[in-house]
Order: sequence, then structure tokens, then C-alpha cells
Amino acid sequence: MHTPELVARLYKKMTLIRRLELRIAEIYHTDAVKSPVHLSVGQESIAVGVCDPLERDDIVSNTYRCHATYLAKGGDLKEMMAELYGKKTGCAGGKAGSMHLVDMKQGILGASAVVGTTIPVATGYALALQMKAKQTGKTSVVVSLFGDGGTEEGCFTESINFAALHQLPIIYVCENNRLAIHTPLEKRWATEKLCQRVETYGIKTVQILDADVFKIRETITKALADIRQGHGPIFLECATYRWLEHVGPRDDHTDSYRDPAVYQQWIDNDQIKRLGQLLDESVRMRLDEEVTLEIQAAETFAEQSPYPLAEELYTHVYAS
Ligand SMILES: Cc1ncc(C[n+]2csc(CCOP(=O)(O)OP(=O)(O)O)c2C)c(N)n1
Repeated sequence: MHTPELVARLYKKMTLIRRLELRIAEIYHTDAVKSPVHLSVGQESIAVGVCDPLERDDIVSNTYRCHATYLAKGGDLKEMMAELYGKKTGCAGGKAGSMHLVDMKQGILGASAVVGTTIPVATGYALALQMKAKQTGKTSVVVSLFGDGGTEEGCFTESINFAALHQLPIIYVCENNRLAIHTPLEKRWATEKLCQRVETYGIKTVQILDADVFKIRETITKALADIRQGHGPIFLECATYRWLEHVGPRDDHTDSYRDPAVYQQWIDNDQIKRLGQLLDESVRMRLDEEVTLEIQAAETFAEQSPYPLAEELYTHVYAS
């Protein structure tokens, strides 16, 4: 049994992510949002299930599809919205946009648009945390999230080999939505046995096929306890489904590269709807209202914030 507090917390986080992204999709055409957006609508249970058991000092690392983990790990909603609007008050000063959300105060490593590249960076961070733990006695853990496409990059296997060899404090999470832009898994992999492939590197694996937010959360809770005892790393593969197009706000189901029946199965399995049904109607309505107000406040903050000054183009860069 899950406590009502847990159900309410997970429901509110997933609802916030879903509703915010749908709002971004709605306003995208107005040009308020200054960068491309890769929305995670439909995939929220992974970010929320993964981040809920993490401590503040634990680190998350994500790809360009990073709104969900940024919010789930405690990133500031107003700063995120301002970043999308290209405003100075954004989490990266308005110069990085949707694909590069960062908040080191909350343990959110900067994301990257280059597929796979965040995996070795996260692995290196785990090495640094392991070295630090020798001095402090406390092991913080890195969670590296990436898509199924990310596992096709050479640096993925280099990273998991290194992490297994050195027993690094890292959890690898593959958000397997079976698509790399428009190319389905069947056209990219001769075998879908991803967990078995990873196991050959000497890493424990878990596969969750139904996106169940409680199962994801429990798996991460156990993984964290094992890793803090020195038994890392761990690989988690979560099946999921991207409801909207690869980049941009559209529902692209009429583009004919995916099967509407599969979409329907994932709508029927929607974790937000499921959690909503576990809550008292009055609680659900209160949480929905809180989410509405938080999104409105973030939008207002982003609208009213100033743009960075032209001189700031040369700050936060390695070369001028
Ligand atoms: C190194 C590199 N190769 C190709 C691309 C173009 N590209 C952008 S997203 C993407 C698909 C990635 O799919 P996946 O990792 O499964 O993540 P998802 O978009 O499904 O979240 C590709 C090939 C890129 N950005 N970087």
C-alpha cells in the first residue's frame, strides 16, 4: 500500500510536468519560447519515479529532453520558464534554452543536445563522487538518463565498462520510447535484449515494461541503498511512449511512422490518470488548482523578466 502523501506527491509532480509541457506546446507558436523544445508528455513517470527517492546531493544528468527531470529533481519552475523565454532570470541566464537546463544547487547537471555525450560526463561525475566519499564517508549517487538512441553511441559502452570496473556510484536509466526521431527500434537493433547486453559488462539490470511509477521508485530506492553500500552501478531500462513529436509541440500521429493502437495502449496505461483515481476527488482538485497557479506564476515571471544584455554574450563562454 502506498501512503496518500506519496500518491499525492507523485501525482502533483507528474501533473505539473504534463500540464506545463502542454502549456508550452500551446504557446509555442507565439514565439515567446526562444528555443526548440523536446517534450516528455507521456514519459513523466520515469523522471518522477527516479527523482523522488533522491537526496538533494544526488545528481541527475539528462539529455535535451530534460524538462521532466529538471522539475522532478527540484529545479525552479520560474527559472525554467524564463530560460525557455530566453530571459536573464532563466536557470542558465537565458542563453541555453530548453535543451540545456541546469541547476547545480539542486544537483541537476547541465544537459546536452548531442546524443550520448552526457553519459560519460555523468560517469566522470560519479568517479568524482566516489573519490569524495573516501574523504567524507557519504556516498552521493549520479543518475544518468538517456534514450534508447543514446545506447547506440560508443561512449555508452565505454562508460558502462568503466563504471562496472570501478564500481562507480551511478544508476543508468534508459527511457526506452523505441524511437530515435522517427526511426523505430526494429529498424535499429537486431535484438532488443538491452539489459542482457549491459549485464555482460558486469552491471546489474532491471527492466520495467509498464512505466509503473511505484515500481520505478522502488527500484531506485533499492538501487540507492545498494550503491551507498558500495555495490554499484545499476542499469534500469524503462519502457515508455512519447505522445508528441520528437521536437516541437505537435501531435504527429498522422505522420504515419507509428501505430495508433500502441498509442492507445499507453493512453490507457497513463500513470497520471491512474494516480488521480487513487486520490480523493477533493485532494485531486486542490492539487490540480495548485499546479494551475504555479504554471501561471511561472509564465508571468518569464514574461516580465528582462532579456540578457548584449554584453553578456561573452560571459560563461570559454573563448571570446
Ligand atoms: C551525436 C548525435 N547524433 C545525432 C543527433 C541527432 N539526433 C537528435 S535526437 C536523436 C534521437 C535520439 O533518440 P533517443 O536517444 O532515443 O532519445 P529520445 O529523443 O527518444 O528521447 C538524434 C539521432 C544528435 N543530436 N547527436
